[in-house]
Amino acid sequence: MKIISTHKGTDFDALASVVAASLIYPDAVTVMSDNMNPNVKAFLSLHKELFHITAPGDINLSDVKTLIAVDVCSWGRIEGLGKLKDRKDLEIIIWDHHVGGDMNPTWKCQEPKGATVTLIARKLMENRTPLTPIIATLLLMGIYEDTGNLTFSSTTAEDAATCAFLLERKADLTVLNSFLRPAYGEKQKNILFDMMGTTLRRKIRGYKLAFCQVDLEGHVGNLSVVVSMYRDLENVDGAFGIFHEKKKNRCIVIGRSSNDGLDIGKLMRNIGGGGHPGAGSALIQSEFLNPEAVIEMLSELIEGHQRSSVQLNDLMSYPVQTVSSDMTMEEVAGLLREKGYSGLPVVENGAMVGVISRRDFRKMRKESHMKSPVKAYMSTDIITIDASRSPLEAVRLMIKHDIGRVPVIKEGDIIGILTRTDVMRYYYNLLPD
Ligand SMILES: [Mn+2]
Repeated sequence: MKIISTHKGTDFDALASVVAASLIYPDAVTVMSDNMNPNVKAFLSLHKELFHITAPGDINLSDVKTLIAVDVCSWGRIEGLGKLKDRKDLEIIIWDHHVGGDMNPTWKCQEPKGATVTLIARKLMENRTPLTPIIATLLLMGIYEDTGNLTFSSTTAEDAATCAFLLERKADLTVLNSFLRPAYGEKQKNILFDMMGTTLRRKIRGYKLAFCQVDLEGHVGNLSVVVSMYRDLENVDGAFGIFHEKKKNRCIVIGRSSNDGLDIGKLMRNIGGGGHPGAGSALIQSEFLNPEAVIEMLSELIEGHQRSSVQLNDLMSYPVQTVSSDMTMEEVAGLLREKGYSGLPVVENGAMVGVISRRDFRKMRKESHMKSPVKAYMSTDIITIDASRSPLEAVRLMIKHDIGRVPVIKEGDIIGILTRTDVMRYYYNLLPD
């Protein structure tokens, strides 16, 4: 007798691998304990007729000649089959994206991939095994769950290619979404408690707001659901969770509002994220992250004006390298290369008349155009900011026009240039004292 089995705490990659393996070994019996994740259990109870799963207690282990272990490679993670461990005559086949293990396989396919399904699907593709949409959906759930929808760093190109293959086989994303939403579990509960413990309450423009900041370690699913619950519990108009992943140098900002005038999506777009009026999020990546500064930034954005006394003068870089409008494109190219700039202001008689940036070089069609003056190719849409404006206004200008640097003007003269880095330095409290 051949059996296929997988690890306890069965997730979708494990179940999908079992089902996929049963297509490669049609004469094998699939054996699983009921120690499985709640969403996998829910999926199985709905699809009971389709998959024939036998409990370890219902088979005679001494009849087993071959064990096909999928998504697992150590005995400690298998439940109910412990007696097989010491059998010398047992054939063991392993399909797993974890490498190593203590099972001494007779044959194995163990490669570091995002999901085990990817390895087994490779064989199914080779064999041209027909897949029903339901099986394609289950296999896709396995890959999506184990790769965090292809975002975890363990994801490989082959995982993504397998997803494409499964979508072609009519994997159903609606079904997938309804099962993949992870249960509101212990991790989420603990984070919610941490959030409540760090709450900072503020009233801005009449809105009752709650901000919290929590250090995150490892992946936690369903944070947005946790923030929704947090808003309900805090009973505020707007709630913001700032989740700091120190090791990854980033902050996930998630906001929820009761949606009467406090537009979370708009707020998040201001800090590089997105969303709709009731819900939104942003990912801030920086090695200098400071969650308190993120809370201040959100408060300022909601307030709609800058209370800070920091002036653009304090942030900008100077002196400013400029080029004269009759300089040739060739000379400018050399300067950009040499100084590592992506763009430079162009001046004529001391006044700024344009900006030349690397992308303007694409407008040139012939080699001889390199001899043309810069004014022929510069962009004359000049976005500048007056030195009296606030850093927040500078940020808005950069986001609105999608530019990374803004010349700072005082009484008609360029006195400095403000870059994204300069502004970020301000938000992350890195100004020299
Ligand atoms: Mn797995």
